[in-house]
This record gives sequence, C-alpha cells and structure tokens, in this order.
Amino acid sequence: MESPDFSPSRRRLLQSGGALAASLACARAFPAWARSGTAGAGTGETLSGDRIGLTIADSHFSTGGRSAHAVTVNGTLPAPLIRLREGRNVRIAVTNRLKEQSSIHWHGLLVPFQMDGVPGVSFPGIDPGETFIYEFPVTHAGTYWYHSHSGMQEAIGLYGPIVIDPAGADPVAYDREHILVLSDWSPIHPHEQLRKLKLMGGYFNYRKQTLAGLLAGRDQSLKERLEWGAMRMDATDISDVTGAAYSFLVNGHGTAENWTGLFAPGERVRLRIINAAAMTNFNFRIPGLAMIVVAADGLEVKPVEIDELQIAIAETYDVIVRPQAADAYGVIAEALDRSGLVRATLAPRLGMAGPVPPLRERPLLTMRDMGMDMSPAGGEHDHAGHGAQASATASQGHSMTMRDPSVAPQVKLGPGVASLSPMPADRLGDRPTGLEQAGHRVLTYADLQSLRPNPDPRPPSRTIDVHLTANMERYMWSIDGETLSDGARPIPFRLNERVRVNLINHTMMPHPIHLHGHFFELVHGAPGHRPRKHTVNVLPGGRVSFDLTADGEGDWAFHCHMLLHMHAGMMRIVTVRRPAGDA
Ligand SMILES: [Cu+2]
Repeated sequence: MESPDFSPSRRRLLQSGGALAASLACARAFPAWARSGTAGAGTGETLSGDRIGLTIADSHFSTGGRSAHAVTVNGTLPAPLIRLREGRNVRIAVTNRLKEQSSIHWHGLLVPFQMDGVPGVSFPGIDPGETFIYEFPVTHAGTYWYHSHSGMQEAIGLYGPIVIDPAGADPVAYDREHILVLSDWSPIHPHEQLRKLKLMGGYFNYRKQTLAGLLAGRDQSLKERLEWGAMRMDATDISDVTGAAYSFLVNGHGTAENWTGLFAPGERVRLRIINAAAMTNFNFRIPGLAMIVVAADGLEVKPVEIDELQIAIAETYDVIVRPQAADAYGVIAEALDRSGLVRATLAPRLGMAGPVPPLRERPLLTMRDMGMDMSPAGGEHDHAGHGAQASATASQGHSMTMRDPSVAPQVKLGPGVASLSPMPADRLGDRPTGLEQAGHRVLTYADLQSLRPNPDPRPPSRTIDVHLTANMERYMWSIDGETLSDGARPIPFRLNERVRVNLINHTMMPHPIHLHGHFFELVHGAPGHRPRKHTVNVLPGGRVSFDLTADGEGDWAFHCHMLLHMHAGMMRIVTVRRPAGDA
C-alpha cells in the first residue's frame, strides 16, 4: 500500500493536503482519513496495531446549515479508520459514555460470536460508563466497517471504516487509495421518523404522481394508475426516508463542503466505497471515469469495468479509477429514489470542485417489482421501465391476487403481511431499480465472480426459504410474517452444514439482507467462482439464492440493514450448533 513514489510533486501534494486538513479540523471534527484534501487513506493517523481504544459519546453534528445531536466515536463523525493486518490479533477497548446502552458490531469481519457485538444475541451490550474489550484474530483482508447495533445510534453517527491489509501481497495494484464512506444524515431523530412513517407509510415521499403529470403525459398512464391504486400500490414508493429528510454525505461532508481526495494524473487510485447509510441505497458514479470493480463486501472479484453501480446499505465495493487528466472529477452518490445526491471531488489539487449533475428522473416501480411480471421476457432485464406490457398482462390474468397464501405457505398471515408476490423472479442479473435504462455500463450481481475459488465445493444438502414481508401502509416489516419481538424462533443450522437459502421479497422495496459471522455464495453461473458476500440486496418482487457453509458456531443476527426495517422487526437469529454427540 505504501507507494515508492516520493517525487517532489507527490510530496507537495501531501504537504498541502495536510495544511488544509489542519485548518478544517479546527472548525469540525473529522478523523484524518475523512478530512477534505486528504492525499490518501495511507497518509494520516489511523488506529492500528494490536491495542485500540474507542470512546462512544454524545456529540453534535452539522451539515448544510442544519445541526443536531449525534453519537460519535472519539469525537468524530464518521468514526476513526481502524486499519489492521490479516493474521494478527487485536484488542479493542470500547468505552460507553452515553446515558444509554451501546455496542459496536464489526461489519463483515469473521469474529467469534461473543465478539460480534449484537446486544441480546451475542453479548449483553455495553452499559453506560462501562468498557467492553473486544478481542479477536483478524482472519481476512478487505474493506469493512463498524457501527452500533443498539437503538438507532447508527443513524445519528456511530459508524466508521475498517481496512484490513493482506498478510501477503495485495492482488490489487494501486498507487493511492481513498476511503469513501457514504451516509445519510437527518436532524429529524430516527425515532421521530419511525413515528411519522407509522402514521403514514408515504410520509417522506413528496414526489407522488400528480394530475398535472398525467395531463402532461408523464409517469404511468391513467389505466396503470387505476390498476395500481386498486392494489393499494404506489409506483413512486421507492424509499421510505428520502431527501426530504436527509442530507447525503461522503465522509461526513455534504455537497457544499465538497470532500476532496487528491490524485496525480495517471495513478491507479483505489476507492474503498462503504455504504454506511441508515436508509439510503446509492447509485454511485464518477462521470468521465470508468470504474474497475475489484472487490465486493471486502473480498476480491475478477475485475469488471463499469460506469455506475448501485451500492446497497451495508455493502462495500472497491474500485480502481485511473484519471489521466488534471481535472476535477465529481464523485456522485445519488439516492436510489433520486430525491437527492451528494457530490465529492477527486482532483489533482485543492480548491477544485467536480460538477454537480442534475438529479435524473425519478424511477417508477413496475409489475416486475411486485413479483408479477408474466411477460414472456419475464426472466430478462429488457422489460420496459414503465411496465406497460407487464401491466397489460397482469390485468388479464390471475395476478391481481396479491395475497395467495399457497405461494408462501410458511408465512404467518396477519395485518403485517399486505401482499405476497405471485411470481418472484431471480433478479441477480437485473439492473437495480432506476438504472434499467441508463445508457452506460451498470454493475449487476451476475457480473461478479470471485477472484479466488470458493472454499467449499459441496452442493447444499437442504434448502430453506426465507420470506421478506411487510405491510408498508402501516410500516410493519417482518420475516415470514413474524418479528423478533413476536417471539419468532431462530433459524437453526448444524455446524459446517451446507444450506441453500432462498430469500424471497414480497414487498415493493429492496432489502439489503445481512448475515453476521459468515460469507455466502450468490447462486448464479457455474459453481466455483461465485461471488462471496455478507450482504445481498434483494430487489422488489425478486428472489435471491445463496449457498452457505454454516461454519461460524454460535448465535448470529440475520436482518435487513435498512435500520428502520430492522427496528420494526425484519430480523431473525440464526443459530449454528454442533450436532449432538460431536465433541
Ligand atoms: Cu428492509
């Protein structure tokens, strides 16, 4: 990671970056890696070594002229970079100075379950005034992050990046690296957001279809609108908490604050992109620069060149960019529903700003997002974005039945389950919501192939279905129609068994589903180099299959990473137990 290049121009960059960082640091507290004008993640102080101390405390955060209470680590938002080396042991002492319980979960790291940091599942939580010592071996390299797993602390600032350097040579060549932590920030406290959403599921959706739009020939046709209305569905219901509530941030900086990462033309720059948002999936692009995806969720993939990717909450992607010109490039993270964006900048020197593109047209959901795309091309991703053909099919067929219990027999039906998708499709090869028509290369999960051979070649010995369920009007979210607080039973696995898990999305929203303590292989293409991930975004009306080797003994959280969905009940416990008689 250390670059051998110490040419005079490089040294000047480093020095000027440091000077600006120092001046900004007086105004607002940022850790070195997140300061604007940084010359790279390897150039400032980080927390590394085998002993680390973190203190969680109340704080304040402001951006774009708005300010509110925050929960921070060592006084900063985002939290400090933790940089470790594969093969070492680490001891992290976390002190809680809040008046409520707290915790830290090491997202994507494989640790003993007692160190995983989920209160009530794997440890008791860290009480006010207490210190908990996390101690674990660092077993694999890559880009990860950490966050609170208590209450809604993650939404108000408790998140930060983790980089694990490989024990040996890095298979990814690069001259410089930057960390890009994407997040969403609202002065409306997440508990208040939840209250508003319970009153009205579309509370933050200010961009429903209008009569004026209909008369002007925009959006859905009258026929489609009537059909969707009859099903109590809203084609603009893409995100629950939108840009109406949120400022979007890169490394804690809004667009006006223009976080800037430096480069020298011709360098290979590695960007470690982390979506640490509470509720926002981002479309990520750098107009004018191709991106070569080299890792997903920390683990290397065969390089694939693209122009845009959608990064779901809790995912990480590493990409290589190679800017040749001494220009400022806008780094654009646009909210999935196009209710806002944030622009950061990659530039050869300070004071430059990349362009801010206009927001693109907001997407509309289609019949495919309801799991009822019965058009002949239903398995492909060439369907019309506005679903005209699929809609016509639906109105002729059985598909108006959106709650036929026979399609998901294990789901406990009740007021919390408003719909069941009649024909959920495998959408791993689909472009994600809103990017169906983009006129450039968009990453799909089907493009990802693991760089290393998958470690467990066994075929699964059994299959389970996990249904993602909701009543969006009442803001109820569940798995198999049950929530953790309903007393939903754990999902049991035997240690080291190989299981295929089918995630089936019966809701009109994507759900980034995260399993703790494991990587799993997405099932597409030939076995052997399937992408290994810890989080997978299940598109609306879609189905995702993954194969899992249950090799993490203990109890693990398994949940949607949309914080309000998890809080409302879209979470399960997974238990991995030794078969009886095994010592
Ligand atoms: Cu969710």
